[in-house]
Amino acid sequence: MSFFEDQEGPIPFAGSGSDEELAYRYYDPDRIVAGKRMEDHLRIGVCYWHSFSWLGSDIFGHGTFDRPWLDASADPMEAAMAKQDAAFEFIEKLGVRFFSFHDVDMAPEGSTLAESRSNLNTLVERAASKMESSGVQLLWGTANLFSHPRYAAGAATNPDPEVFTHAAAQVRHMLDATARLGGHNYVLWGGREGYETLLNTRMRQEADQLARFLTMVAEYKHHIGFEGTLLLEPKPQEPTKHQYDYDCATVHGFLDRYDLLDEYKVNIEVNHATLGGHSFHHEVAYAVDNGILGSVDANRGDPQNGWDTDQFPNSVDELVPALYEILWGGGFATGGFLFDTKLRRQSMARADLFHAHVGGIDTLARALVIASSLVEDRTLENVKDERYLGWSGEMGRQIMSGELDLGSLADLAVGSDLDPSPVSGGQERLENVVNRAIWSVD
Ligand code: XLS
Ligand code: NI
Ligand code: NI
Repeated sequence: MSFFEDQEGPIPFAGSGSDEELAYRYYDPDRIVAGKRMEDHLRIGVCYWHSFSWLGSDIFGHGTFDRPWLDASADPMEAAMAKQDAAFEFIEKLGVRFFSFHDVDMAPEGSTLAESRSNLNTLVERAASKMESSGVQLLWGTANLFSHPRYAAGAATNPDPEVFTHAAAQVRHMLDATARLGGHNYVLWGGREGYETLLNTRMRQEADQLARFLTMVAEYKHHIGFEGTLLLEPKPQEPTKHQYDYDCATVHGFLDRYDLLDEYKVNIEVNHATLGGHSFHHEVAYAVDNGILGSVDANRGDPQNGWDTDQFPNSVDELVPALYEILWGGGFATGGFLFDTKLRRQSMARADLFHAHVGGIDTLARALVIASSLVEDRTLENVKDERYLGWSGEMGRQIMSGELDLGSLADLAVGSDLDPSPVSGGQERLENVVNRAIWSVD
């Protein structure tokens, strides 16, 4: 049975001059950019939850989307199979290589943990054969530790160790499933790992619990020989008032404190960066600089709204600087761009899913090509080299090697009557360099 019968075959690459609506203008998988195929740079993935499991409801209204595979009156396992058929048909027609899912998106929860696991395993085996025949791969798996009421006060950070234990079972099952499907990564997003009020919360106790949980997950990963990368997904708040995995720097400090830096990297989501008061560029640059870049959840927020709108990316300007950092850092290893994106509630038609993904993928593709021209051009790096040149000179070397302490440095300043003169940061000139690349590169 076909769910997307109006879309015949895979979306073609038609070039920037095309007037075909559902065609790629820039996403040309085989095009070589900076020595690598475009598809291998971007590693685009479709997410199961927003695209196939969600009916478009919001806190004020019911679902609006036309999703025949989500028939509430159907048998839950039958419905999960129909959803899987819809997902694979869509991914193949979109022509991308990856997808990601939570345990509960793929299979219905049973009335016991054992039943949930058996449901999951049935659907995972079915997914395995679809992956085999289509060549679609799993970018990452994850367990939903935030929707069920038992997780209202957190999963690993719950005051009740029984909830921690329940979460451990769910993650074990989902790590097994991810390994079975050859997943490239495993993600932990701590949606409820935070607090609503400090009046009832012990932050240090909860941090210790979270670290213990993450340590157990890493040990289990090695125990089963899973080779994917473990990723934490920072987000500052929503649904909780304050989430512990606030942003990349907070996660980095946490991993360092609990000796987990060798085991985890980050999955950066664009809209989470902006919710945290950062730019996406900032979060990516932080992760690249500190060796923790894992993967990206591609989406965008709305500058007028203070929540996670998860819209499809459509701004080349926003993505170019971040892609520049990713390329400069050597690109993704096991990560990719996962479309953790939601249609607007009024985009009810099934075809809207295609329009949204095609536009987002083209935006990423165009940003990649522009960023690569900036890397090649080297103007930005030359400016940085020049700006920090003093640090490879004698004074910089003496300071950083520890040769000079504060007193001897002060003596040196006084003795030589030091009077350094400020130099221009040249910001507008550099913004012009970026814009010229955006305007001229095809
Ligand atoms: C929610 C998160 C979620 C994770 C996976 O804000 O982005 O979708 O990516 O649990
Ligand atoms: Ni996400
Ligand atoms: Ni989000």
